[in-house]
Amino acid sequence: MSKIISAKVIICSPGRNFVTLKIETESGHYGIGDATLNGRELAVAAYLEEHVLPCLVGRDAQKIEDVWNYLYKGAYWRRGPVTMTAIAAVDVALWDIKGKLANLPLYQLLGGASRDGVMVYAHANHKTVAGTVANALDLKNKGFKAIRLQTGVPGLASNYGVSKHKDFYEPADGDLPVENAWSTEKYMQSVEQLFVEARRSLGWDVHLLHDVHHRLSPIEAARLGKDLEPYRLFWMEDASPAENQKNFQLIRQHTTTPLAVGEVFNSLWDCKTLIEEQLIDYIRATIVHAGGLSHLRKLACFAEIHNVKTGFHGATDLSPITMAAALHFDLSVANFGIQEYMRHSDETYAVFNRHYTINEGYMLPGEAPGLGVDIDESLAAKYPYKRAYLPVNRLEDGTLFHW
Ligand code: CS2
Ligand code: MG
Repeated sequence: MSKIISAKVIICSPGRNFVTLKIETESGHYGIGDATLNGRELAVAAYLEEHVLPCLVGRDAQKIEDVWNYLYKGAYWRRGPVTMTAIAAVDVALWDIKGKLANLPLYQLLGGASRDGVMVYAHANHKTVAGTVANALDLKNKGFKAIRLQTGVPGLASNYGVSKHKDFYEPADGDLPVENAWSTEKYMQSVEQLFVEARRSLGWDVHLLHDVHHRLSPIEAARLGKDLEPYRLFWMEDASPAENQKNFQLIRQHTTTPLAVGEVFNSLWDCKTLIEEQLIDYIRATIVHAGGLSHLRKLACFAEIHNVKTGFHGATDLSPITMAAALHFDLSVANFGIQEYMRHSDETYAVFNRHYTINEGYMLPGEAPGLGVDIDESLAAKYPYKRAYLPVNRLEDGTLFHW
């Protein structure tokens, strides 16, 4: 009754590109999964259509763990963002089906609610410190308990996280990669002032976060962490590139500013050292890019015994499907830390009908069976895919750098 009879990939661009997997069973139930990988969307779509979907038809949709291992071990070529995003889409779609078959919201299948609501962080940004702080004050007055602050760097034309639109931050803004210029020196000279002004205006009863976006060396990150200690950040994110997980040993030795990392990770293996040596405080690996709910459950359990909390990535390039899956997970998991929340565009919300809600800085996934999100396929068809790349970064001397 839960045999998979069909599966298809839906690519659309309501405000930005999304890739969605839809799996249908002989009982007439269907589940959906997010397969969006910003700037490499069609790679995941092809991986699913050419290599995964033919193997799904005829399988029991209820055998989630078996299907996960079939797709992970059966590929031979393990891990990587494309593979793990494709596996995640299948995994989440099957969990959605299981919730619908059980007639229960997903969090009930994950162990039930462990808290009354999911604390999220919003985003304040502007090219000036004053503008960023003003936007943050507006968000605090709207009830947000946690706010990420990103601002421009004097002398640089652009900076990560500073949006052209007040409500949305969409970094994939070119049909070929836009080239940005970066100066660590100029950034390090100016960023502390953002938090001096923020604490002066916002006070101390709001969590402040900051995303360094992989741009500092370990010793520079250690310096920044020390510089920011007086402002009591909730976390300093992606302080340094983490392929070499040992980078964080040096940072950890020098600063008590909490560290978050991992939105670009796609499996537990990308963060095993970071977690077991307690080099970080929050793990940001997401359901859409790290193998789905089934893998994140294992990763979160491993993190729990090492005092590491979850802090899932939740940017607009993760669809409302991932937001819903994350909220179900966040509501239930014991070592929940915080959830990133960037509102999607009105077009996105029109295509992805959602049950989740937000109120006074807390979110709930809703009580609909499964994920509580659906996709309007006919409306999605009105928003065709448009190739879009994330920017690249160069130092002022032209050296290609981290974006
Ligand atoms: C960022 C993202 O939300 C975050 O913390 O790092 O904006 C990230 O740059 C994008 O998701 C990349 O597609
Ligand atoms: Mg980030």
